Amino acid sequence: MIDLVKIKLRAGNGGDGKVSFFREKGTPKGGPDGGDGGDGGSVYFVANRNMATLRDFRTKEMYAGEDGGHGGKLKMYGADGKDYRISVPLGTLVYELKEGREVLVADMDDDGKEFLIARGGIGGRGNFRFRSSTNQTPIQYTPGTLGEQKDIKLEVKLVADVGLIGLPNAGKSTLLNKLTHANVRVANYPFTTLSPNLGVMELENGENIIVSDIPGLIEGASEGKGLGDEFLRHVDGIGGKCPVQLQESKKRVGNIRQGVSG
Ligand SMILES: Nc1nc2c(ncn2[C@@H]2O[C@H](COP(=O)(O)OP(=O)(O)OP(=O)(O)O)[C@@H](O)[C@H]2O)c(=O)[nH]1
Ligand SMILES: [Mg+2]
Repeated sequence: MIDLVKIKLRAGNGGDGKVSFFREKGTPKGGPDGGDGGDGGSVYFVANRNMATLRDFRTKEMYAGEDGGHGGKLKMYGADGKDYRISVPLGTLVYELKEGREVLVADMDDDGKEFLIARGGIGGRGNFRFRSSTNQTPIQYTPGTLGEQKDIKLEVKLVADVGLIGLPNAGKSTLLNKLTHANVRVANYPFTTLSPNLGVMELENGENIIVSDIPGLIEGASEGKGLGDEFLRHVDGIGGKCPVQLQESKKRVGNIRQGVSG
């Protein structure tokens, strides 16, 4: 199963250089003292083995780095914008979307790997930089350059360690919510879950396992009954299968296994 999201990124803009002249009692016409602007913060992706899905990206579409500060009087530099590091699941593929094309730019295949995806703008120069023997009162400055903007697609292949399988309305989603931080829909009718949900379960030893809640399967699913057998293929790829059955229920999940190998 593939999880994917599209997001927009903007690195911070560089701050503008300042135009200013030193003024003080007794020095009414001092020299130029406009400082330089700070650089904009860049945006990085960081591979994180403790993240399993791209769920966190669904609530936010735009990610922006911090702008650099403008230059100040007295040759004061503007502050550099802070870099923005965005965690993505280990194994995420990063595509840039350009003119309708998708270009693979990074494979986040090592835990902790960092990838510079949008470079911050460069701070402009203040008028102090433009002083010369022939021009004691320069009014030139340069503005900061813009941070890079990118349209990005993130894609991660989700491989669950454990799949919760069972009849519709058996309590699979309820169990997933209890075991993990997933917050999926639970309701007292069959086929509430229409596509597989995943959650990360934190074990006491610090390890994480990915648990998948599979849509309800009924007898004959492999022949297209209920939601059909589309998800049986998904189940096939999962290491461990955990049958879920309501204690009060007399129905058995055994028959479902006929459609599931392994
Ligand atoms: N009595 C009882 N009810 C439960 C238990 N677990 C879940 N339920 C209830 O059973 C109903 C179905 O729960 P879900 O978690 O949505 O079941 P599901 O297996 O994901 O259902 P589908 O997605 O429709 O296949 C809800 O009303 C739950 O509150 C349980 O252990 N005991
Ligand atoms: Mg469900």
